[in-house]
Amino acid sequence: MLGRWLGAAVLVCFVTGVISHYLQHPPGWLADDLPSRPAWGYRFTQGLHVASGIAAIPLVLAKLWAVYPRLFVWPPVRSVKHALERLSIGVLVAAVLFELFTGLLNTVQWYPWPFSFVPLHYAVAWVIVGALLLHIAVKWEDIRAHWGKRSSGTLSLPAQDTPDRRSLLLAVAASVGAVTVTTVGQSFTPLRRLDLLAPRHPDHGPQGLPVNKTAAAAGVTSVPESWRLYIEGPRPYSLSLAELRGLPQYEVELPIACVEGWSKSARWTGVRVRDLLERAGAGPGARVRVESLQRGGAYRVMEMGASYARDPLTLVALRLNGEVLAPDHGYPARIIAPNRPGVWQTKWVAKLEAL
Ligand SMILES: Nc1nc2c(c(=O)[nH]1)N[C@H]1C(S)=C(S)[C@@H](COP(=O)(O)O)O[C@H]1N2
Ligand SMILES: [Mo]
Repeated sequence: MLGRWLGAAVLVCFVTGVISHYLQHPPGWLADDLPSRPAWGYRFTQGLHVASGIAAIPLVLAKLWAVYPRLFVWPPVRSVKHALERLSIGVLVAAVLFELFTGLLNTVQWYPWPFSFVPLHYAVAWVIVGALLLHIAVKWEDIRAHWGKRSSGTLSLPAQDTPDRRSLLLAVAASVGAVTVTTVGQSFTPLRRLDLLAPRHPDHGPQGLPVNKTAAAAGVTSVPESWRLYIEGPRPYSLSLAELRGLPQYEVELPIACVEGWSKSARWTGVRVRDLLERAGAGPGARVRVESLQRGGAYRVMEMGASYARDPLTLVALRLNGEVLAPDHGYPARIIAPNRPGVWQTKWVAKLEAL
């Protein structure tokens, strides 16, 4: 029973994780065709990714508790097949613990290790899938026998074990419920008042929106009066802030959805990226490379595929919830696009380059 619950959580976590990976790091052939709709898609899948990962923690602890006496079976190895089976379970357990531990620490932006989080977290996910398929294959006879017995109605525990079994499952279900309900409010706004344990609260931040990287942390402490947005393409040009404000403005309701699990919807006002690119002479198949005023850091430069660049919801936003962008939200201008990981919603935009 615990194995099935854990298996379901791991499956949801894996599928949503792969979606997140492809939305963040698409291979070249896919980059222009990523779906920019539904606008809330990444918010949903990434919220589910972090929630299923958190739910898997009590499940994996209970599962390990239920099986740990087998660690001490004697003799430890009976045959080559038995040795390989034990080895594969060792790999599975180690990979799952690594994945849940690194994922949980990522949600609090703590990286106490010498490797880069994203590629390793991604690679180990595949190790889990392989080890899990092997584990299911090895146990296939047991699994089939179990379901067979169940349908013929003869599955029976010793009668005196039934209350213990029920208490254990209730306790595990209560733990899963508790960790979920006290964290899921970071992305599922109706439950935000119960968000007691998640590192981000959707209401805490300037203009009602959380901030990951402040202007001070990014080193963008002052924006010069002479700031202009440069748009490069076949017919390059640039616009002052006043000129940008003079162009047709559009208002969109779009979420910021951080890979770390928090997300919040907001009302953004600004100029359509596709209008800016069109004026630079770029065709509808153009990609765009966006540069920030930020001097360094992994998110100084971002590339956006054609499907996003031509989506009418994709803006160079100048206002947030009716106010001029706060410095921490990317003043004077930031990118906001639908169905896109928060990391690519570039702040303090300086330049768009049609590719
Ligand atoms: N230039 C720049 N833009 C950036 C970042 C950054 O570090 N530099 N952080 C990104 C991340 S990780 C997220 S989740 C979104 C939203 O973060 P915010 O709430 O701090 O704006 O902004 C993105 N835009
Ligand atoms: Mo983020």
